[in-house]
Amino acid sequence: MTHSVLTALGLSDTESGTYLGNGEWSKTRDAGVIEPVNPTDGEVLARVQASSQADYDLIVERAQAAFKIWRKTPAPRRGEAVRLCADALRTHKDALGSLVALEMGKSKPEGDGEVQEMIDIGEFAVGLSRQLYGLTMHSERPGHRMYEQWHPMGVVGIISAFNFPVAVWAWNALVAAVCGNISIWKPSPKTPLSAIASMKICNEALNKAGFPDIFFLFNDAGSDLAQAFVDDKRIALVSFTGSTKVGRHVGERVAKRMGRSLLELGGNNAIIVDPTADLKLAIPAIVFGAVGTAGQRCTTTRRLFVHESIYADVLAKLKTAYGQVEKKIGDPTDAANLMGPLNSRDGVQAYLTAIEKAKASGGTIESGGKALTDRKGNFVLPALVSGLTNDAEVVQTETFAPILYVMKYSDLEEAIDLQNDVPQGLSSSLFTTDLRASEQFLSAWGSDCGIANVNIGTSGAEIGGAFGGEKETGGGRESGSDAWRAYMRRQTNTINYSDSMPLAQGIKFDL
Ligand code: UN1
Repeated sequence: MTHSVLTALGLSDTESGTYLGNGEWSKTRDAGVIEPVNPTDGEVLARVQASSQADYDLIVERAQAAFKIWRKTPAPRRGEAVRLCADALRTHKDALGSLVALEMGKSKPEGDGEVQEMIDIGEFAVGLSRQLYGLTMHSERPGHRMYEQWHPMGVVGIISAFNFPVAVWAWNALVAAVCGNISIWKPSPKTPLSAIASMKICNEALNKAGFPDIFFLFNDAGSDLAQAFVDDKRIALVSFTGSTKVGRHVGERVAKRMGRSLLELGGNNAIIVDPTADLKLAIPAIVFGAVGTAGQRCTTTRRLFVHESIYADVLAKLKTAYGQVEKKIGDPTDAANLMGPLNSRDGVQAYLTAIEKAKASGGTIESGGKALTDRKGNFVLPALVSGLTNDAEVVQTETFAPILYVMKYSDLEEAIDLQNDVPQGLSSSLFTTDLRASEQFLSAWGSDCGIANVNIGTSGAEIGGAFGGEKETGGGRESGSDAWRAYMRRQTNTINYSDSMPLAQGIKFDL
């Protein structure tokens, strides 16, 4: 029987994973089947028919054809299309939020919050559609005008991860759309249903209003189509969200064909708690950062540096809070639960392996550290680990699970150095009420991350800012601020409206 969360969105237990445009879903039945598993009980949720090579080729051809129309559509009119998507997502927020919770395993409020991010970026993109500004420069030559324009790139590829199965698509696709691009999405094989539902919601709204197809979707049963996608010269930009390991490969392949890539890879985010910190703020922020989404956000708090003078107090408070969370682990679609399961069995295995490594390296498990074997599904207890140093291999590695390494420090500069001393550079935060400490943390000699917060945790970034990080996080920026520029090509234009032909740099070339 089809799960009621699926029927609420008009999905059945067999779905095509390929949106071909023209309101048409592929009839391919021989390219493999993807079976997303409910992480709460291990049952298969539905069968998704994977895309064939012919499907993929048709999508790219149609996307290229659609681009020819879309690039001529005025940007504010493109914004109108995105506004319809945001409206439709608002209508379906509850149902889509539940599907994200069901399929990914995050809590219902977090599933809804993810759909809210889609709506928010949609509205941001509508405003942006009237603000794709370029600069005007002063030419060094008389009677010359110089300025720059931003033009669309063409067909944009989006490869998203299971942990934010819909919001990350929206950050990319909705901004790319107002910029004049057509996008093709390859979602995670672990969360194809959330992707199919999002496509149905947005494309139906667009088709009804007579807009051309601007969003396409394919699902790959293996990795051949994904490889072809990354290597495909017709894909002007590949926006990839996922592990550093796969992202490195994607970045290299795209660079090889001189394409453009936007990489959002792993994080190893830390919070520093200084002696002046307001623990009323710090404790809930640390717990949400470490435990929210069962530790499966790229912005999850994985390391905690606490000043030695308050270390014992903070650790005790965290243990109490973790005890509270343990009572609210369960079915993520039940809004009363704070933490759902990990998305996959592999995730549970990675968690257990990291706990074993932490113990073997001399760490002490202060709380959790076990999988919940008394029930079905991929449930684990969130873990607090003390006694390790920042250079321990397991601390340096991003394990996509709720494990927090708690460490002591004595001097802020030392703590900032330690927080920076990992291969990744996504998010960071400091809890303090000391202005000097705050400014030092945010200065050029402070945090080296793409996101640095004060008195806010590492996760839960708002869509209005540019999202992304440095070093092995990949350097990409998406979502707000001027991240739209990644989806456009810059053109510098100089126009001579004088009646002479002066050369730049004062060069004389008399004929
Ligand atoms: C991700 O985990 O890939 O900042 C994205 C956050 C969310 C997005 C996370 N707004 O935690």
